[in-house]
Amino acid sequence: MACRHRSSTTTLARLAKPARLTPRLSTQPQLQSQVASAVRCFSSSRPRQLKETRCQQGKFTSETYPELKRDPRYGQVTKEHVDYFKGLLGTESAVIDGVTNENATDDIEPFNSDWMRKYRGHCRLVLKPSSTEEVSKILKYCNDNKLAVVPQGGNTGLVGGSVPVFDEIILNMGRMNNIIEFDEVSGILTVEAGAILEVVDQFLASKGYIFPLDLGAKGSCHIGGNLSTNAGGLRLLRYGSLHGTTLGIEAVLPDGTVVDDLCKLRKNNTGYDIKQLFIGSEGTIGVITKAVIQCPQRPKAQNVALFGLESYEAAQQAFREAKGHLSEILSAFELMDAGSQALVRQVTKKNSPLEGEYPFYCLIETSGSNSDHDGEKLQTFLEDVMEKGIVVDGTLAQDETQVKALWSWREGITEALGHLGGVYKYDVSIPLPEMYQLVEDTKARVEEAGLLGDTDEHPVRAVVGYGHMGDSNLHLNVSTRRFDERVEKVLEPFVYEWISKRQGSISAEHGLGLAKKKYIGYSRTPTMVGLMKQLKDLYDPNAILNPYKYI
Ligand code: FAD
Ligand code: 2HG
Ligand code: ZN
Repeated sequence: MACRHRSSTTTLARLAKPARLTPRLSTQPQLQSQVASAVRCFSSSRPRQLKETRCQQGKFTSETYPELKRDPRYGQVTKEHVDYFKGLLGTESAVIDGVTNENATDDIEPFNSDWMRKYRGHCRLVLKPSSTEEVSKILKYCNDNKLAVVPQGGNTGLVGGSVPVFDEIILNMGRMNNIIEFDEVSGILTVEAGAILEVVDQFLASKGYIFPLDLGAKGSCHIGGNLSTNAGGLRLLRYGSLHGTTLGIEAVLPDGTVVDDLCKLRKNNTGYDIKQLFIGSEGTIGVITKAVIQCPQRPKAQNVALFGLESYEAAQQAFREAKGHLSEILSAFELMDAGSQALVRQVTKKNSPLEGEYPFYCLIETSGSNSDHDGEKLQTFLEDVMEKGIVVDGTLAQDETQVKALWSWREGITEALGHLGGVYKYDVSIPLPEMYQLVEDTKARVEEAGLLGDTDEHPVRAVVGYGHMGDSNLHLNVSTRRFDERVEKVLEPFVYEWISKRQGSISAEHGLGLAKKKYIGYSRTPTMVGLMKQLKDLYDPNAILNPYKYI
């Protein structure tokens, strides 16, 4: 067999090490039944815990970007306003009041700073409603008094959309976290916006179902935040986007109007599909309070494999082969470059699941209902790509723990990089053939500017790429020792121009927020931006919702 990979045996060098792939996969019967009952890993992260050791930026957004000015149209929050909200929300914990109580600053700080510690606002009032009615009354009051509001879910967003720039009031949805209803026959779930994704998915697991979205921040992010960003994540290849799986939404408009579209039907062509506007609008036209989601049956069999590849060209070939061989059971195809994996190793101090180092790695997941059938298909695929020399080395999870361990090399990248300092993040869609070239070109540019190096005087530690290859979605991450204006200037608008030339998207799944507001024109025509502005003006004429962001 003309394989380029090293020969190896199934004897595990380390106890927890997943089985290594060998040229004679067909002689390994255990491959067919492995991880039959494995379920996808759950993040052990808890809301806000991840923040503690990451880059401490300290600087206010208004200092980093002095060109941003507070809009004088907005009122200042006064004691009178605070009294109204305390009267409305009742419990002490529902109002964090830094307006009349100077000692509340520390309590407000976690709500003022984003997950990356890149953006920091000056908010002095956090409101935590517990019902749609309370959200409605808050927004009506804010609209009448021209008080600006930032809707906030789990605050895991990566574009600075979930935290204020100046003194906007934060409307945190964490107390609206009930699972309202679940139909075990249809798989239709009705849930409040503040429910944590992982909690919802665990509930669904107990019923034999799965949430159609999965992402590394699942232990903290909310369903409402997921919808508002139209998060893509690790399962989009299989279950499609939230635009397809969301059947209904309840939202509150800035003037307090409750839009009740909690439809539980898959088919409903009666008029404009207004709910779609709230998906991906990042809290700029309304606050999502509830959602109805069509949830798929939880797969009974899940297999995960990780491969090492010599080139990006080989990764594309492997994807092509995976689609051909695995078609309906392929549920994820993820790409990681050597740089991203080296940084995960550096932070976690774990040994790589493969013995050698490779320029690229791919993680494949299959999900199906028959483990023997799926195992056979995966085995044939593996044999084929190894025989053709597309894949050099690989490893296959044998149980749930190993499934989790392999996924951690992909899911853990964002968190690992966060531990090393500031990260400039670009979340882009580009046609596959050119996708990785962006990383090479960006690296060359940063190097040329003298900013990349191993020593402290160089702000940039590494330029890495990874992402949802199955969706042509690359995450270009520039990992720095500290946020540095010079780095941002070298990267922007260079990255956006590069993408625009290839008709790509400058925001594939994370949204626009504050980070990309001024760059929207690189991916959308003036007509499209004009239509978006019309919608914003129609739904939010006083512009109280999430100002300074999006468009
Ligand atoms: P927040 O961060 O709180 O808010 C995000 C935006 O939505 C803000 O503009 C906010 O104003 C608005 N918003 C929040 N709740 C509401 C509401 N109820 N009504 C109206 N507006 C609201 N994203 C992906 O797409 N794919 C990934 O694979 C992925 N992986 C991630 C991994 C990690 C480790 C991290 C930290 C983030 C990741 N993200 C990913 C980013 C992603 O956008 C979020 O994790 C998630 O969708 C945001 O949810 P949240 O509840 O934290 O929202
Ligand atoms: C992922 O796919 C997330 O891991 C985060 O979308 C990507 O941190 C990033 O740039
Ligand atoms: Zn992603």
